[in-house]
Amino acid sequence: MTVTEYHVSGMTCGHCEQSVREEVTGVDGVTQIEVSAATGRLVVTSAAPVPEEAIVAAVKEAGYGAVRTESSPEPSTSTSSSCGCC
Ligand SMILES: [Cu+2]
Repeated sequence: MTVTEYHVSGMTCGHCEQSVREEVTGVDGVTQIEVSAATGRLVVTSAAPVPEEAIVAAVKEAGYGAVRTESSPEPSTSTSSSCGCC
């Protein structure tokens, strides 16, 4: 099992979380994800290592930006959102 952490920018509400969740859950090999719009934190659990590019591409598909984080990420300062609800 592999756990990787990302920082997602642009999420501001539960609908944003949901969009990211849907896209990232659809990535091959991903078994579980944890996402928070409040912290911008995305934790991906997978049976085998998933390429960083695949996760970043999925988040981008949802309309947000993601960067791999090794430790505690900086809080998101982005106020722009592509979500239609916020
Ligand atoms: Cu939103």
